Amino acid sequence: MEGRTRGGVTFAAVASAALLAFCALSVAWASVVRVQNGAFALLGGTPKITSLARSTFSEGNATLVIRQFGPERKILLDYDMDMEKLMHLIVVRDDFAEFMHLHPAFDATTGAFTQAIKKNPYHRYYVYADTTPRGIGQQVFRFTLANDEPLTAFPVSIALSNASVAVAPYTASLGATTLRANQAQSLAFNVSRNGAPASDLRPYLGAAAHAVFINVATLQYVHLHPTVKGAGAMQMNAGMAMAHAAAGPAMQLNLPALPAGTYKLWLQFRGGDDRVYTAPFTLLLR
Ligand SMILES: [Cu+2]
Repeated sequence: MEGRTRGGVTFAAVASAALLAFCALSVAWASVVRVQNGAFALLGGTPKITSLARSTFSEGNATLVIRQFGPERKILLDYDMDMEKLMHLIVVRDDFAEFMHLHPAFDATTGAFTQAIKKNPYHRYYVYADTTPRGIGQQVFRFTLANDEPLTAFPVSIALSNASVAVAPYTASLGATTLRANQAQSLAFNVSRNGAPASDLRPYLGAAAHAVFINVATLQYVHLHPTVKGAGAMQMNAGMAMAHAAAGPAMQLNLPALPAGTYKLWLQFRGGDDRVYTAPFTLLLR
């Protein structure tokens, strides 16, 4: 089965067919391989490329190979580095209870991004491929990973989370969990440790922190980076050029206008121990 389904020729042929058809394609030769056309998922953006994923399943693991094509159906080989990586792959389980932020390996000669994903076979996973093709700008496409096991019931909790979430030894706190829909606003985000502002945070992938919002109904995606409160003033006082983004206990997310609805938010920051901490929230925009 491996030999029959892993051939690059087969994938290329299917990729061309899908592009010619200009429509969503879901083909399975065997129960374990699927090819799908990504659904554009960047809130506020417009699709300028085509993104195709081939997924292979075995024993609770999926291997995803993503290739993207430009306006003339040419495979894209040139990507701008965004936050130190060519592709950010956000993977969430269908009940939003699991979140992964991965960075697939890129083959610059074939244009293929490859990522192994450990998945629970009884759940679907939504996969967001976030890239910046050179000269095109940010593009985000969503894929669904599902193998043939029966799905478990996956109630999505839309109960608002507390404004403070413990991710030991830190506590991540938002200024609010109910926000205004359809208007830009800023949202305070603070990290504490032992009841005091955390003084040991480090930048993560070139930003003070990373925030991924997903609308649970539309599955639209937004990825933002907070600014650090007071960082500018401190740097000017010190008279230092900034080599890296600062991280700080007091941050602010500048949100674009977001449609009404329930959103899952994951805030990721790096601790003094170099580990990446992920704080999950559920927000309501109304
Ligand atoms: Cu980020």
